[in-house]
Amino acid sequence: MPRNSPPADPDIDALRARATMLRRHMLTMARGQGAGYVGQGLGIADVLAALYFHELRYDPHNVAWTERDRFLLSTGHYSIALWAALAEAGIIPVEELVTYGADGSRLEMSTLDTTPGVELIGGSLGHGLGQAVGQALGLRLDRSEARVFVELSDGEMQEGSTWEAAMSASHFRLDGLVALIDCNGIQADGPVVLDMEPVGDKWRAFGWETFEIDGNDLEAVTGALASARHRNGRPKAIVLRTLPGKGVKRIESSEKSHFFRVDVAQWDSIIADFEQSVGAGA
Ligand SMILES: Cc1ncc(C[n+]2csc(CCOP(=O)(O)OP(=O)(O)O)c2C)c(N)n1
Repeated sequence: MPRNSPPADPDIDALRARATMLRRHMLTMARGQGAGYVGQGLGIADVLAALYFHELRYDPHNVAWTERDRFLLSTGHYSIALWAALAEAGIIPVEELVTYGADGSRLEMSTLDTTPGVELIGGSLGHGLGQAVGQALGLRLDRSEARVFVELSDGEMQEGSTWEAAMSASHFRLDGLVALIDCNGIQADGPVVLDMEPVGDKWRAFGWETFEIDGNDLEAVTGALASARHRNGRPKAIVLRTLPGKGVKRIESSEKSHFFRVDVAQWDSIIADFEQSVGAGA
């Protein structure tokens, strides 16, 4: 059965437990491959928990349900987080997660739309928002109430294609379009190259109704998602300040959290630390 419209009051404790499961899955996947884009994934886990277990309407048994809300992961290299969410949502088997990044696996380090639940081929950054605009226009032509959610990164705001799409979304009054902008402050080898601040003012200037929140605060995330439901003629931008590696101290403090590689013994100790902090209610 498809999930219906979200309930008025999110169950924050249940969402927190889901976010912990997503992080646990991601650490297991990264351990299996020895490495992965795990910093970003841990950072965005709370947002994916709020989307897949509260906000989005979809049918895990029919991923092609035409009235489903679309979630587009523009940063294909964040796939580790999407695989964890799709497994928790019952769209792909949890047992398959250990194949992350392996030859022949459907769970590539960057997304392919041949995997169930994936709406966009990732890899070439800067195209997600444009594709989301196209999908939102298509849904309008079909007279569908389904909404389009698109995640994009602070790095992608440095690409002109993002702003062309942003302009067209407000021109076409795409009020069922929600951009989730992951401002985690990193870009490959270090901090973001170009200063994008003030990020919120830029989206406002392009005609978007804009919210700026702590992307690791589930009450703030669900609150912004609820505010973004209004069909008021304006696309919605939720600027998320997230912490790369969130929940795992060694990755939070690493300068190399963009692509994190350590040996198996270190993964084991990272996972043990994570479980200890979860047990302590951190
Ligand atoms: C068009 C394009 N240019 C360059 C790359 C190579 N690349 C992969 S990840 C990455 C860093 C992007 O930074 P950001 O999107 O902010 O992601 P984060 O560092 O948070 O993972 C780059 C440059 C790419 N995938 N696509």
